[in-house]
Amino acid sequence: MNNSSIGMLSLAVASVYGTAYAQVGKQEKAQQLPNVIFIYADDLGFGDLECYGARNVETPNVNRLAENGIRFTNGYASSATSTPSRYSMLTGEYAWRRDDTGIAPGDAGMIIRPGQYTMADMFKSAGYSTAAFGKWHLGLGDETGKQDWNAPLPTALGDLGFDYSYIMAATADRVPCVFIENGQVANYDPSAPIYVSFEKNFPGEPTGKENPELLYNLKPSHGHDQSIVNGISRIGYMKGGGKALWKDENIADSIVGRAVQYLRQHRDERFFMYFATNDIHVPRFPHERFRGKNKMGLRGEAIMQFDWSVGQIMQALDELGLAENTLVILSSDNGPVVDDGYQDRAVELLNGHSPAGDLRGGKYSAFDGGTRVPLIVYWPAVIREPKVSDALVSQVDWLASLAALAGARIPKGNACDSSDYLQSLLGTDMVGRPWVIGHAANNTLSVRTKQWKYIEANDDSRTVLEETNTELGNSPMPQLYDMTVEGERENVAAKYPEKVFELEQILRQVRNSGNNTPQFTVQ
Ligand code: NG6
Ligand code: CA
Repeated sequence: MNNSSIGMLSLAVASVYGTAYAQVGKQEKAQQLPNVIFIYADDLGFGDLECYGARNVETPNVNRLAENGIRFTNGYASSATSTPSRYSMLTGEYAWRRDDTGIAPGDAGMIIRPGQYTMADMFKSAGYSTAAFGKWHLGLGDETGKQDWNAPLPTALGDLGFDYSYIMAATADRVPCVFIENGQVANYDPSAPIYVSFEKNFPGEPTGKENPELLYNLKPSHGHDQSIVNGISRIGYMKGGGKALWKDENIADSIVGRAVQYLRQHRDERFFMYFATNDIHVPRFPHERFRGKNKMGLRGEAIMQFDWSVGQIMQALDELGLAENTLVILSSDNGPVVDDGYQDRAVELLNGHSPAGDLRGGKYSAFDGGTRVPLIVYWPAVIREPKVSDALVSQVDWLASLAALAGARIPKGNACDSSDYLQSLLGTDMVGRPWVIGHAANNTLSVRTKQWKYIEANDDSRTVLEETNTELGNSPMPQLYDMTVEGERENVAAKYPEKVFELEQILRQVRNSGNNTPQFTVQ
């Protein structure tokens, strides 16, 4: 396509999705629908990218998206850990409505059940090809602990609307340490059958606890002392795998490689790609080409590797002539953590870098550091005027917002917590939600409005999670913070009891109704 025809396409698409969107006919919309890519980082904090003020690390590829798209300062993940956050994002239903959506072990059965409606189902119904790459962490197969990893799994992402998937079952710090392609171990090695247990070790297999001399790549700082794969001990026990076992230093390359291959193969179709990186979760062990390149050590190098992954995807889109009409949404599943269980010197080498920016708390926490994350929306054909947006937005709304974009109808009773905030995501509405609900690792809920943050009272006596040195935001009393003054520093609940009451009411309503359609006016 030459430049002038790209220009024409942009104009046409921009007018379709711009202010005149509502008046445009269905057929015309369908012709101009964009490809959609989620670039979903793991544990990337509000302050971890250069365009969000990060020190000590350059992120040129992400910067380019931010400079040409909408960069949000009030974008929220639904939860402060991975499994519930991803669950809410992919189903449009708050994970805390179910009690089995906490951090999943590596042998968890598939948490989103085949009958449930997902983001991938939505895109499929609108005629998209759908694919998932990278970190999954939402379980596989029918029953926890009962999977046979040596055969096709009875239930996998194909049952959730994904036409193609190349994923890690859980996290890099949990067994099984193999990629799963369309529900089967990729590169399966019949000479090394795979056994997995989160209860007991397999006779004769070394562990990090008993054989620290075998930990030639990374040693644990807390937990993570069970099976050893690639000189790194993990959570859970595993035997076998042979040539299917991943090497941590190649994980980003594998995921990116498959994703780029998918883009090439699907360049002539409309596609939805869920691209979920392993970076910057522990164990941080990026490829050799990033080693020694950042003064923050492995954590900084993992951020560089994340940025490289973004660059590879964008370069492929450019080369395939797809960049103009592809909507890219870049975000993170939860806030940052520095020492999350390995001796990677992340704490010692921060060198003044602040992973959560000026937010209090981090991953696991009820404070904003747990759930307020980077969010960048990029779509050259439609976003003609780059902006920084303070609109209050939540990942739980992506499903309904993108359904509105794709013209998909969500079947009644599904995605009940998801509302259409497409105009906020595209930067034409600068207000967003009246409130956002946050969910901490200990199930404490919070309500953030433009001005206020309310954290419900809880009986968790820990103020700090010691292993990770994270302020958790727990209190036996309700907390209220004025976000316009100094973030979550001074609890003013006693000063504004009527505001506490009002925000409690919102929480009660959302909790009880199972339907979060905004009905309150709050400031
Ligand atoms: C914790 C792990 C942590 C990380 C987290 C899940 C220990 C001591 N800590 O239990 O390392 O894996 O679970 O992270 O095991 S998440 O981003 O996938 O939610
Ligand atoms: Ca995470």
